[in-house]
Amino acid sequence: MANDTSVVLDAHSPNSPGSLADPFTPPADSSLWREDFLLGVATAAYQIEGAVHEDGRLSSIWDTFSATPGKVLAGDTGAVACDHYHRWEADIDMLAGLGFQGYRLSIAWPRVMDAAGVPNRKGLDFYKRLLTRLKEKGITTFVTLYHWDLPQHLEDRGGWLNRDTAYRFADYADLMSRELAGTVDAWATLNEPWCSAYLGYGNGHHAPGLANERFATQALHHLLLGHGLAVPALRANDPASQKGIVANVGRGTANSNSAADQRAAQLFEVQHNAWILDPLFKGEYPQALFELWPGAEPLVLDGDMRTISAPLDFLGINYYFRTNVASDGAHGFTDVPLEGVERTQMGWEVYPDGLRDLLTGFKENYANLPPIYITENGMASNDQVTDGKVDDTQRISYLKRHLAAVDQAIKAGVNIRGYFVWSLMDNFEWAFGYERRFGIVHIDYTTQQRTLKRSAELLAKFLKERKAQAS
Ligand code: IFM
Repeated sequence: MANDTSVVLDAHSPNSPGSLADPFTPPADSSLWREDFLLGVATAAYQIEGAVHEDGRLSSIWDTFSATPGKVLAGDTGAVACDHYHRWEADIDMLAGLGFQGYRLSIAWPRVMDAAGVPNRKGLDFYKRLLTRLKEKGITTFVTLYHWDLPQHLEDRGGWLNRDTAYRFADYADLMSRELAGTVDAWATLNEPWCSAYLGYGNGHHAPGLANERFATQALHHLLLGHGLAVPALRANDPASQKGIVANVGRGTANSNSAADQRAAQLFEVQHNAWILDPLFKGEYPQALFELWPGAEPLVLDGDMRTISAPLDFLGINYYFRTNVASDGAHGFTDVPLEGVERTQMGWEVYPDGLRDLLTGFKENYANLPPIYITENGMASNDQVTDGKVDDTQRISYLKRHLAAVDQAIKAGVNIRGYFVWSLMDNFEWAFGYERRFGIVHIDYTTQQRTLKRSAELLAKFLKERKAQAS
């Protein structure tokens, strides 16, 4: 996501919008009190598992990318991460102990299949054990098939630029849903295809590190095709589960009332949101995208758009910040960072209204939108353990305000069924390595000690109160 780390406002002063005197308690009329509003936490395989050479796991594009000097801050890699591959039982106990109803995780494709498509039993067993334990604990499981860790052998044959990767992805989805049927409540095919396509193939900030807009649109088309081909396999093998996809969305606002800046803000949202959502829910790419990127139309074969736009059971929405933009004087937009606004450790502006506005806008714009889960929302802060405690005041306030925005969207008629905090624990934040801490649980990467942050304690307290009220 964005690289802007310019301003980090001190959100700990009592007068700042980032301060919070007391606990996380939503108002009495908030939908968050409803027990059927799923509250959970999210992670992803490469960011937490480690054990990259164990039990037959193959290399992924992120192993290659992070081993390339200059690609990841401080040269960090996911080789050990949170060592979750070995500590998964204790991690699940911790998550269940906090009272979360839902857990969103991803499967590492390179762990479960070899280059010939033969299942890797040891890798599969890891996920079987994990998901079975989650079910025993009564936790609703949301499983993402692709959270960016493409097997390197597929990248060596062109990765998402090669149409064949979409078919390999459908084979992988087929295998996973045959093996794991009954332990998964909801399957998401892809996490944030925008990031895979744009950051991976458009500007090169993420693996595999290519930078060409034409590559980005073609990669996105093959990602979405893979999604569309996977859904029928998931439906056939695991009919009781929900099937969906997860999109990151961005709010773009105009720097002035000028027509050019207003258009720039629209184009920002076309590039970030409509590029992904229009093919899924309208069966076509937004033409305005090619005003921005002339000549970057992907090669689309007959029937592809029908495959891509088949109905889904849910849409996952990941939201973090807004971007203020102006016209670049040509076809596009340019970021104009606002001064004096509250920001996170990533430099991202804290802007909860953006989440509400996007959700209500999607409801207006897409007639056949399925129910929505907020599958990621959260913030990074430079959290430290002091006397065994982590005071992450800004995160508590951030979560509270974004949950209030979700409640406003629900009250405005948007069908939102749940919310997952990103993330359960601090983890490998892609190109930013371990410096950026998104967890509600602090990780000491030297000792692998887990410490609950205050946000985790307060969310747990709320979940307990909600449960008590329901019974
Ligand atoms: O850590 C990432 C996650 O993997 C995908 N969504 C955004 C998060 C924060 O950058």
